[in-house]
Amino acid sequence: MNENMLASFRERQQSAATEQVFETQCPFCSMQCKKKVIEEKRAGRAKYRTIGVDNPTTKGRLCVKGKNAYQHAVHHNRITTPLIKYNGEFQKSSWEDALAYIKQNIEGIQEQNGRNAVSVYGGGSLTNEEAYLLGKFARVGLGTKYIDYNGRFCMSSAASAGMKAFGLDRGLTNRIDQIADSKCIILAGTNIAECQPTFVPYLEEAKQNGSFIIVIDPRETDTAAMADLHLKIKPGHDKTLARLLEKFIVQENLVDDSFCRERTNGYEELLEELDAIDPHNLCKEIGLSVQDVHEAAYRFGSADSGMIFTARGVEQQTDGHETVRHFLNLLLLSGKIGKHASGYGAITGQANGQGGREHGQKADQLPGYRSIENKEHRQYIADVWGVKESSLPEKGVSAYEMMERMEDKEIKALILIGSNPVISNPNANLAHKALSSLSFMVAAEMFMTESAAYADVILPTTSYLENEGTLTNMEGRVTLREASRPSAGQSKHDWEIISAIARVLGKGDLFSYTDAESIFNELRLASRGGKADYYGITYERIRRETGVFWPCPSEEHEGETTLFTENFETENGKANFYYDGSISMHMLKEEISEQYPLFITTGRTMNHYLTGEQTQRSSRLVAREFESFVYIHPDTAMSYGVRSGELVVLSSKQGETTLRCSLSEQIRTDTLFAPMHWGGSQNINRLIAGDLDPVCRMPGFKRAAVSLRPYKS
Ligand SMILES: Nc1nc2c(c(=O)[nH]1)N[C@H]1C(S)=C(S)[C@@H](COP(=O)(O)OP(=O)(O)OC[C@H]3O[C@@H](n4cnc5c(=O)[nH]c(N)nc54)[C@H](O)[C@@H]3O)O[C@H]1N2
Ligand SMILES: Nc1nc2c(c(=O)[nH]1)N[C@H]1C(S)=C(S)[C@@H](COP(=O)(O)OP(=O)(O)OC[C@H]3O[C@@H](n4cnc5c(=O)[nH]c(N)nc54)[C@H](O)[C@@H]3O)O[C@H]1N2
Ligand code: SF4
Ligand SMILES: [Mo]
Repeated sequence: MNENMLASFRERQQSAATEQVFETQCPFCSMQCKKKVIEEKRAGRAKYRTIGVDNPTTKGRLCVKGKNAYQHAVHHNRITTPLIKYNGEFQKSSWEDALAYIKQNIEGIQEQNGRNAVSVYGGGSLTNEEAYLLGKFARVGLGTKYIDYNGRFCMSSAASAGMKAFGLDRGLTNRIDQIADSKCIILAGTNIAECQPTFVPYLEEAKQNGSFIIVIDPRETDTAAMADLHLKIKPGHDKTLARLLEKFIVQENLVDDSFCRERTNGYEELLEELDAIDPHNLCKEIGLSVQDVHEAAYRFGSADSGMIFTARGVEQQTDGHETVRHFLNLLLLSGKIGKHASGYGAITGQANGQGGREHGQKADQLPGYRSIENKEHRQYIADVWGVKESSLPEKGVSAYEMMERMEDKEIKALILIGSNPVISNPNANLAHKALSSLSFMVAAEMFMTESAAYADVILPTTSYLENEGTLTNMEGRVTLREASRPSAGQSKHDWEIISAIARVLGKGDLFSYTDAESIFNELRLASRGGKADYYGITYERIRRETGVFWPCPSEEHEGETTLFTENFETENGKANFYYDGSISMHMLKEEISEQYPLFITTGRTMNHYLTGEQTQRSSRLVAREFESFVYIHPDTAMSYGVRSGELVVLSSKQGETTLRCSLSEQIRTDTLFAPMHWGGSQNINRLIAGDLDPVCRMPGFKRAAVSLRPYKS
């Protein structure tokens, strides 16, 4: 080897020695794309590359957010030490002092005001282990009934609808690759192209195989661009549309009568109710032509197989539960469920939106989809936890209702882990008032968010690159996120934080875990025999099989890929049709008026994620979209005298926000659209009312009535 070769060999060897590879999963949406982040350190400077890793769900694909998701995790703004607020200013502290301060305040508040004076608010980014532990912590660490989480705003209506209709709620009833074989696909209020981009190839494959795709959305989104038929509905009218589709399926004799008779309850009642519906006026009311609605029904009813996917467009409504129930009626009427390439999908949103809604961070829930109101369920979980059944609290209230109780000062303290409620709650004004009314607040966070700023103590949490655990993807496949990057500064994993607080409150013996896997093993037991049964799933199996589907009751069980092939999970094994005994189409929703003449609907864009705290710390994503905007049809803009790029003020009964006008021919002339990813004066939830769906307590994020005027500085 000559000198030159030796030098270049040494150089290569040196660079290889400083390269580290972190095998992980994207922290953002429910596709849970597997990826590697490669950290290359030269002369003290780190460079990062992200590469997709093959797996059965996303096959190595990544979207722009996943490719850039390391940027927030290594950002210099990460909170890396505990912070305590003194006289309105945060100061660094030790873990010991922060925990002692928490003990003093929580104990003081509970002694004076009772156990329920302290509340817990979780999120769908938490791993299964942490979501489970948070539920346990609230019930046995604090003994409070007040716990809920951000998933209440996400898909609680689809979850409650699936539970009532089928007796079980799992994101997809079929394995994702069956989509390619489905002959008619309805995408109702879902913008998959921007929100789950690595899902799109399955739809493309279906199309190549001759599938007919129907998209229901007030906007011509990138998803709608894939459709064979786009129903550009007026916001908030999907329940009526679903009923019209049911009506036409019956009228055209496309009902699978034997399926309905053998496998459903309420068939006759539904038929009777549909009989009374007159389609013509109703189509007009919802902004669609009779021909288009009829064609959609005909195509879906007559196809050999079919799937319906719903997402937030139809679910985040004050009648979200009923709306989803009617879409599920369509599947039952046409016998398109429980078979290969026929079924339902509630397109789950957050990384662990699925697992996060199964194991107890919901107000009325115990692990494994058990109910806190069921005596046997309570007893089972009390035994697993080694506590008395009578010591478990009753059910609490939903996320927004907790905010109301904070404002009323019934709830005096909050422990917030994995959410940014002042941007994500409806009626942002109330969320601000609620958090400022608290006597004491703790936030476990990576960043100084608008919500964390209200806290008295901030505990630094680790990022997805650092924190190991399982997450259940939108299919119902339990995946393992291996994490190996050292924790940033003094940050700790959420499960360590929860356990540490329990310990100072004197409950250490119930929270003595050594690692995430030890919590998972307890979760397996706690979920055993429940609807979301994880008992047969182990870390070792997940590694070996690249994910395992639940329900999985034993280690020998393969995990269910297609649900309901023989039975539904209801009491008598049959699915429940939804009928409400009246044909009234009346909806308790904000109507447009002379004062508020336009609808606004809210949602997402490709480049940013939820309240923006993570993606807005990625310079590449910020470069793509650095501020919020409102889409306005050019004709509407002209009639209000506003031009592209100008600022406009939007007002509703709730409040005002100022956004930049972006002209779009893709939206209805009576409707505006704005993303939810920005806070402060661009917080779109200043406009959204706090009315909730009576069944699942979902707010109506997808429809408000507003006025628009040019901004004058
Ligand atoms: N107008 C309107 N509002 C909406 C919606 C809408 O469509 N329109 N959508 C709703 C929906 S679907 C959702 S899901 C909610 C989401 O609402 P949020 O939960 O408020 O949104 P995120 O931005 O995910 O907030 C998560 C916070 O937790 C932090 N975080 C991330 N990972 C972790 C972790 O592992 N541990 C801890 N401790 N912290 C972590 C992040 O830094 C971030 O600040 O918003 C809802 N609000
Ligand atoms: N890029 C990106 N991807 C994400 C997220 C993100 O923040 N950014 N968040 C993740 C999360 S938590 C979630 S919950 C999912 C959300 O995923 P989606 O539900 O697909 O996203 P949204 O943009 O909230 O709403 C979907 C569509 O509903 C339409 N819509 C609005 N009102 C109505 C209506 O009344 N009827 C009908 N039929 N449609 C309507 C909107 O125009 C929009 O195109 O995305 C996940 N993926
Ligand atoms: S945001 Fe969703 S689709 Fe994009 S890389 Fe992450 S998990 Fe995959
Ligand atoms: Mo969500």
